[in-house]
Amino acid sequence: MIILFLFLLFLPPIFSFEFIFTGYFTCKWTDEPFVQDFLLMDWDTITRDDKIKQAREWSTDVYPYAYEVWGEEDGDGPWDNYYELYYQITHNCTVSRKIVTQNFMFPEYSVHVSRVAEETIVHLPIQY
Ligand SMILES: [Ca+2]
Ligand SMILES: [Ca+2]
Repeated sequence: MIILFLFLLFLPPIFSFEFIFTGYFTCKWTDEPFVQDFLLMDWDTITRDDKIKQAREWSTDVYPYAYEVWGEEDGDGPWDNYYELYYQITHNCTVSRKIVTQNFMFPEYSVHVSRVAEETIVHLPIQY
């Protein structure tokens, strides 16, 4: 019984995190549609990065191309108190229009924050 209590004591608390991210994709090399796909991910230290439960929309009608992501996550994982969110973007905004996958990092959000709504403009290609 004591062991079970100690085990529960050290489990990370569960927090619910809801977000709405909107913004635009721009490209240095073209204004033809260039984003093939993008996913909101969370970088994790111990476990594989989480694919966050999400719904996405992005347009290819008018440049710069608008996007929206809605999602939620319940806690970050063991020993993690911050969401390290990033977009994993597959695009061909390159000189030769070759398709590449690049990560766009967000600032970190505390797991104690319950809701974030932000507009972010993503300039491609991402320069390292
Ligand atoms: Ca994380
Ligand atoms: Ca996580």
